[in-house]
Amino acid sequence: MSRTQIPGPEILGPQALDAARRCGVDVEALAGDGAHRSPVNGASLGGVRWNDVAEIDAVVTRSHEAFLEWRRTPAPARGAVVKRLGELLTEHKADLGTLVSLEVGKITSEALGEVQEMIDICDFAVGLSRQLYGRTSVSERPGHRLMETWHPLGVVGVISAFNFPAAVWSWNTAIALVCGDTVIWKPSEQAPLTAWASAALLDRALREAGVPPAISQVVVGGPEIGEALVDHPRVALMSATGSTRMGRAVGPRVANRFGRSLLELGGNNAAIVTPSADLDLTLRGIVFSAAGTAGQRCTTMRRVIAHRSVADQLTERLAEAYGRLPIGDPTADGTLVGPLIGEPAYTAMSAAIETATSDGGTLVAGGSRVLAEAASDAYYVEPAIVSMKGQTDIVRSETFAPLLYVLPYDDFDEAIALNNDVPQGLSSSVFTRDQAEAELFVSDEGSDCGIVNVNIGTSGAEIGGAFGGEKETGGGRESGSDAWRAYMRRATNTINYSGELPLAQGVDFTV
Ligand code: UN1
Repeated sequence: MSRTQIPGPEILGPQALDAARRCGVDVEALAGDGAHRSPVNGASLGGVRWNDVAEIDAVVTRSHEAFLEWRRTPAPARGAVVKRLGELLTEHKADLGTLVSLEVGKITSEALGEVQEMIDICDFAVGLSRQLYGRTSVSERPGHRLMETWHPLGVVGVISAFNFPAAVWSWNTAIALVCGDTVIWKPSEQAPLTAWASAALLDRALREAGVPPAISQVVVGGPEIGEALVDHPRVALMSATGSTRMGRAVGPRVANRFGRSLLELGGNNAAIVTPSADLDLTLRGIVFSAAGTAGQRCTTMRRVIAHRSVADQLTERLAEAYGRLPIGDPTADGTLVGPLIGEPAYTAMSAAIETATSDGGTLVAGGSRVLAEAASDAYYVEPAIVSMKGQTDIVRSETFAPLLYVLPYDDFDEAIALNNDVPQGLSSSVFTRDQAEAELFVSDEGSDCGIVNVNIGTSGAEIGGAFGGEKETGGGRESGSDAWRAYMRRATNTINYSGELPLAQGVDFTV
């Protein structure tokens, strides 16, 4: 089901600029030649100014100078700035939501959900600012004590992708700021206004607190900007979200200069559907995770591994539900599936469907482009389902589009093996009412992913947990739990109050 009306550039351009202005962006000063199109109608939103790679060294130097001051600010006072950011995000939730919808095509509810994630991580970080705990331990020597202390790390570089154009920055920034670090953000070129608007709100919070604004900086541009950050010796931690290909370039380069990296790369997330699963709930869980965000989350469900006894019925019901998905203008009431980010995503999806069907798969739903007459440069597509006999190479690779493969299994161990037999390791789910299956799935012998869910889809994680995954997903953890440790350095302190100097391990070194 697709809607027919897509708003033109005369509507979306001014709407985007107005929302950015309300957040405090000087849009006139940031106008330029950088291409900037909305996936909603495929038309330009007005050009933007890109940073020159030659500016990066000065940006990093400013950030480092600001760091030297910021690290002296007590952590709870740093938390107060993040608290203010959370208030400003709440005040401008609708504006940022509009920018997210117009720049990357998210439906309103998901765009607002993204801003809510930003508000939530601010709340989390404010609490954290009084809980940067180190442990104390006992010493083997009399009159000694061991303790560990956590210290700010320095400049944190953040590279974020188009699909979460602001929330990923906020997970990194809210935590980095309370940890005493400064942040340089290279957002997706697709979403500069969302980035500038988010950063303008933080600027306001920083100015109100009277701390150096260079604590947070934004640099917009192509991959060479990211590379300059990656290679800069003063960038202590590089947090990068994007494709596995990008991570393969970033990880070794940062490691080569002994910097730290935090990588959030591709996913190929599966749900196992067992014979005891509640099929109504399962269906809703799958449709949101597989077709939501037009299949463009790193947590998007890309595979369903269904027990042979339920596979046909489930596939039929999924195909029927897919037929009812409202596709179209993401800002219109009732739309559930917005556009793909651009033509390459559509081409990749079509090619993957072709490969899958030539591997013996059957296209059971969707796959066609829609609304091409209403907006010829926008790429709306019907979310697709392909029923597969086995896990071929195409199923094992991530296609960043709403394309779901359904595979049958006969016994549960085989289902777990299929879940794990992909290069990526981000998110996974099991739908079951059998407690033993659920426990096995979350056990050492179960899913090998960073996110392992029971009776809930693969996407839509809350900020309170550590977010990230294993294998080609990169191993990084962001957001909640103790992910903050990646943003600090740990020192182990041995304190001697004995007046003697006994050496550890019984070593005698008397002169
Ligand atoms: C991403 O797709 O890069 O769990 C992040 C989720 C969201 C975050 C996704 N909270 O789907």
